[in-house]
Amino acid sequence: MARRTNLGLLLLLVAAFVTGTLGLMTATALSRLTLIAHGVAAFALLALARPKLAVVRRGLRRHVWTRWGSLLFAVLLAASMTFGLLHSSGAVRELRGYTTLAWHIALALALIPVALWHALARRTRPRTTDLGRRSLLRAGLVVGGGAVVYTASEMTLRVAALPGAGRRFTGSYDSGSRDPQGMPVTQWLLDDVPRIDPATHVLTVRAGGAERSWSMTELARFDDAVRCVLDCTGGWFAEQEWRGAWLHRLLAGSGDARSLEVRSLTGYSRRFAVDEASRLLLATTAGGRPLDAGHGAPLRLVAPDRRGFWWVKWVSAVELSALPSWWQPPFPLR
Ligand SMILES: Nc1nc2c(c(=O)[nH]1)N[C@H]1C(S)=C(S)[C@@H](COP(=O)(O)O)O[C@H]1N2
Ligand SMILES: [Mo]
Repeated sequence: MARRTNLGLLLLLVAAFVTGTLGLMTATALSRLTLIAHGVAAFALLALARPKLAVVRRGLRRHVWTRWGSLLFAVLLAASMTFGLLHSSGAVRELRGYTTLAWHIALALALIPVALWHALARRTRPRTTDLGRRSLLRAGLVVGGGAVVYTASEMTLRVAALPGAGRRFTGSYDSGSRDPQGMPVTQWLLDDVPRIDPATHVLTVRAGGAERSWSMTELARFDDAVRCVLDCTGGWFAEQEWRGAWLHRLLAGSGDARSLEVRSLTGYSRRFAVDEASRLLLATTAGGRPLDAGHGAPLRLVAPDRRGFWWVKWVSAVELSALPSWWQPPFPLR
């Protein structure tokens, strides 16, 4: 019983981590599916809290020295789950300048090394009987219970008209749609807002050996527009009308390039497949007004259906290359 409880908790924790990560990577229908699975896993974890307490009571006596590590594990997990609930219900959206979703993620990341240690130090060996009828039935009950409570929690949000009911399918809250000035200024990790003089700023496009520079005056002659949603993994979104130039219009063919890297003056960058160029907009305005410094002036990338961290601000260079588009960390590192 104890062994299976531990095994179940481990599997659910891995499931929660994987679905949470996938949810942050996607901005299309897949996001909803992963977030439903994330919620179900979370409530199923809670269902195992009671049987786990019995295991813990015995463990505290047996592992006198390392119990502090286990305690840290429990505290981080409880804190992360609490922030997850605060975010998804909308009860609290921000704490000390960070969104509750950012807290949820930060605590989950801090949990990883402790969870790895805990899983190794208190190793549970699976047995073939774990795949027996009884344990599968119990696993089904736990996950099914998680699904029922998850559904009930979603219905409660709606009945109680809590802010969480109005979230987008990615779990994000509307923050400044059709009001670019009201939109949060968000950096992935470390960037500072640079002040750029549009009169001297140029966009350099490199392809093969060739190089072409575009001044902001030249770029202002394009008038391509797209209305779409910037959806930040920090838990907010905003829909705006963006204007500028579709990226493929600035490329004189792509030769045999496979990817293109969009680079910021700050060093931040993301790589895209080359055939995405016709769906990427280099924007100079939002909602009919020039971009603010914080939102990427004078030039920022608009990447419809991609999460906010792809929307490189203060773009200074686009470089085509033979590298595949997946040749980069899945999330930026700075
Ligand atoms: N150069 C640069 N561009 C960036 C970032 C960054 O840190 N540096 N953060 C990204 C993230 S995480 C988001 S959500 C959007 C936020 O855009 P906004 O500040 O205009 O709302 O910018 C993206 N572009
Ligand atoms: Mo973001």
